Amino acid sequence: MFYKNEVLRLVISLSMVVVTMGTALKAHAGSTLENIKLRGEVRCGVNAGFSAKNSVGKWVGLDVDICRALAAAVLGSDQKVKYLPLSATQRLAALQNDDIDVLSRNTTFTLTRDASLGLRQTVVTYYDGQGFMVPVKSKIVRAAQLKGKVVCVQAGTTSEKNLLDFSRTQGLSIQATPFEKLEAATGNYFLGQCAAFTADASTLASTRTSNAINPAEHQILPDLISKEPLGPLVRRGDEEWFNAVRWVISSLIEAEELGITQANLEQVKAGGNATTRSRWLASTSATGPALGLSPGWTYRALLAAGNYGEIFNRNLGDKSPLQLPRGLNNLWSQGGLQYAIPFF
Ligand SMILES: N[C@@H](CCC(=O)N[C@@H](CS)C(=O)NCC(=O)O)C(=O)O
Repeated sequence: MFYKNEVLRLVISLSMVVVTMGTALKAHAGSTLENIKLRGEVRCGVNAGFSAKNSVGKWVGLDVDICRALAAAVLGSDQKVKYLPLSATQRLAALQNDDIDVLSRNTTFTLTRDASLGLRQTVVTYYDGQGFMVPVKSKIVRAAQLKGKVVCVQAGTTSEKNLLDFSRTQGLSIQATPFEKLEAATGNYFLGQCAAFTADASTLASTRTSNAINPAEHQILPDLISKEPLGPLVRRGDEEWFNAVRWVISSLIEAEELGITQANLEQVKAGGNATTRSRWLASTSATGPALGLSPGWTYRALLAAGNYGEIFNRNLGDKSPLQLPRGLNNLWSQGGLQYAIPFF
């Protein structure tokens, strides 16, 4: 009898746990996408590196274009985005606390972040690596020459951790000097307080182009000391929003693979079932409702942002002041790593 009661109690309490968990999951599942639709705005966490306000106060950058594509796909307009600039140390908590719907801010995907933060990494939008910028006049040409030197870095980044690892494994006794704010790290570097500034190579390129008084006086060393796959993150436990983000980004890459551009988009749309491109656009349109998006989601995302290659070239590549090579961010068919999961 005692035994039976115990078992009964266990079964009751276990089923209560299951019911509570189920309710908690249900209350959460799908709520981000629903909330975005109710609010009429995607709240996008960004920064001043990949995403910055241009001279007329408009947000621009690769990370910004991803948010614009999301807003266009979900809400029908790329203007329906609220941008929240976040420092390295603020960004992950902002997503955990539901201050933003998506963190699109040069954030590296790692196992520890994936496993410990209650967040999910979606699609890699930029394959980066950590490098060093030094004054040309220092005559430093390789990272190994930074032995014993002061190196500025931003706190709360993988860059800070990688710098310490690099110094330790190479026996360089680098004096890592972390700063909470990027402007403080770069400002101290430009004032000559640090022998080098270390960050993701893309951040180094944009810092040199946008912040150096004379960019030619600064050199980015050829050594890359880490892998930094960057991309947007969302909260864990919300598969609907995760899927929407994943497939909107994938559609931008797939469109480049198929050769759909902003210039030929209308023609592709008018093509019905005549071509592979037109069939893809029509068929993806029809899959929208299964993703919680209205038909035409791929058309709207591409109209707003262009395909992945166009986004890259506009913000980082040959149509931008940075002039970065496609490198690892080329399509897999061109020797790069960008590869969209098949749609059908
Ligand atoms: N990808 C690295 C670094 C990202 C990062 O925050 N980089 C700094 C520069 S080292 C940055 O972009 N800061 C801009 C800001 O705080 O506004 C990470 O995820 O930790």
